[in-house]
Amino acid sequence: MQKTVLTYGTFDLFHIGHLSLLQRLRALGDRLIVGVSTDEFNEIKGKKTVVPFSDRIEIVGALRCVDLAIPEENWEQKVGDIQRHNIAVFGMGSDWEGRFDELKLHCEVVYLPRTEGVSSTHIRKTLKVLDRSHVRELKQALDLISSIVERFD
Ligand code: C2G
Repeated sequence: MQKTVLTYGTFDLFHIGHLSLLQRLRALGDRLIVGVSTDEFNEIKGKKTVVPFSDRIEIVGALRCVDLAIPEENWEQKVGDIQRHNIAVFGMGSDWEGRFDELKLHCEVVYLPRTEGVSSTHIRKTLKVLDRSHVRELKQALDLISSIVERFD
């Protein structure tokens, strides 16, 4: 009997923390199914994303450790998904510790340690800073060029 593992997430700006979690979840069974939050559901979650749902689900679905990627459209679909896919283990990262314990009525529930030092939010903020410092460098270069040009006037 195949042991199927289930998890859900946004997986925006896919990074090593996401990959590490999915690989560890996959290692708990024979198959891994991942529910990827739709853009509409992220609105409900109050979560801002950079990468559109169509790309996020294609990236997750293409991973060697993922057997099936499905849309996550609401908070309530988990029990139905567990029954439909005959899920043995539901798992999430430790930032969700305790939040889905009611699912223990239907399958094993595990929370695995998050990967510290990386998050989509941090990546987004880093990109924003890079962009701003780039503008500052451009401005400094422009000021230098202007001062040189003035000498030739
Ligand atoms: N994660 C991790 N380490 C990180 C970042 C994320 O282990 N550095 C894990 C999270 O704990 C989560 C999964 O990766 O289990 C996906 O993270 P998000 O894309 O942020 O998912 P989230 O928005 O928390 O959505 O119904 C559940 C929700 O859809 C979960």
